[in-house]
Amino acid sequence: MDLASFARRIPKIELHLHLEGAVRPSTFVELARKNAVPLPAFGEIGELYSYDNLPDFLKIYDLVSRSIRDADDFHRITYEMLESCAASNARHVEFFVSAHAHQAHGVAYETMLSGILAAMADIETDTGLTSRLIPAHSRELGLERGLEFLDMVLAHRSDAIIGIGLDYNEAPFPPAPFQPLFERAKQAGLHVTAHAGEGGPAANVRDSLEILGVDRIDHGYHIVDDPSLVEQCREAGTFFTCCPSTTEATTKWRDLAAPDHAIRQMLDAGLNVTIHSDDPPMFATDLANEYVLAASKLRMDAPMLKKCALNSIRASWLDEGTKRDWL
Ligand code: ES4
Ligand code: ZN
Repeated sequence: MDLASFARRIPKIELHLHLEGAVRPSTFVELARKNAVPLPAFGEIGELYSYDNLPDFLKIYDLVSRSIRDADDFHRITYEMLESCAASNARHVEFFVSAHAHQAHGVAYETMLSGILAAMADIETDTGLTSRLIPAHSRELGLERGLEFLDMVLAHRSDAIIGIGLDYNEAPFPPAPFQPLFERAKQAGLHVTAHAGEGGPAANVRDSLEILGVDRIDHGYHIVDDPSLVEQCREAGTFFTCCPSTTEATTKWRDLAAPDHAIRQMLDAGLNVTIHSDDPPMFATDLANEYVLAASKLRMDAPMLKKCALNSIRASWLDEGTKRDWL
């Protein structure tokens, strides 16, 4: 079997995907029309999803979020996203939702949750794919709003809601101020993760690990600027949920095939890298394609792809018994 086919077929775990960034362009246009949300002018449908940096990307992401209004809309986008993951041979998906992006437009957290949780149950019945939800706090909103967010998450707890994340524009909003939020989340028995080292410095990776106490790092690329932190994370076996296409869209590493690409350096340094899709249709990709890019551009061979897939089981928040069965 050639390497690209192997990359597509290998069983996968998706750990870094944002629901709103996984809305298909055709679904976005249909929902925007249904809910009377004005769209910018576009020729080809794919033009709606074009940007050169993270802040521009987040503007479209917020527009997509505004087009999702009722529980049926949330059911549809969640079901379609999980279907696409299944088509990439995902066996399990842990995905983020940006609750504030919906509340900002008057959509109740309960409405959002009911559609999402129903779709998660339906896809498991239909295909066997399991999934868990990670409500993520936008760091741009600060700590106080974060504590309110956590109260809301805890007030609507279910087994399907497994942890919290921290995302949105990292460079101006470092992790340290969110320590009380993460402390309370952990005390409540939630897992915790944070985006770090994507557009911000290696210090954000260190602080997310040491001050927030995260279980894994989302992205982490700027760790390559701090060799002592690389060594510390290699020894600790820290997991990094990396997203190849994202690096070409939003970071300073625009060429996945370059020998000094951050993910290549992380692999060479022996860090536990896992491969994910972040915002798949918004970055014109899917999970299987990210594995194909890892093979073709990051030059990962079959044993490395296999190790990466196994690491994503270890990095997941599946229960220990399931992890043992799957490893
Ligand atoms: C995001 Cl920081 C970041 N990157 C990619 N997608 C996102 N969705 C929300 N925050
Ligand atoms: Zn992300």
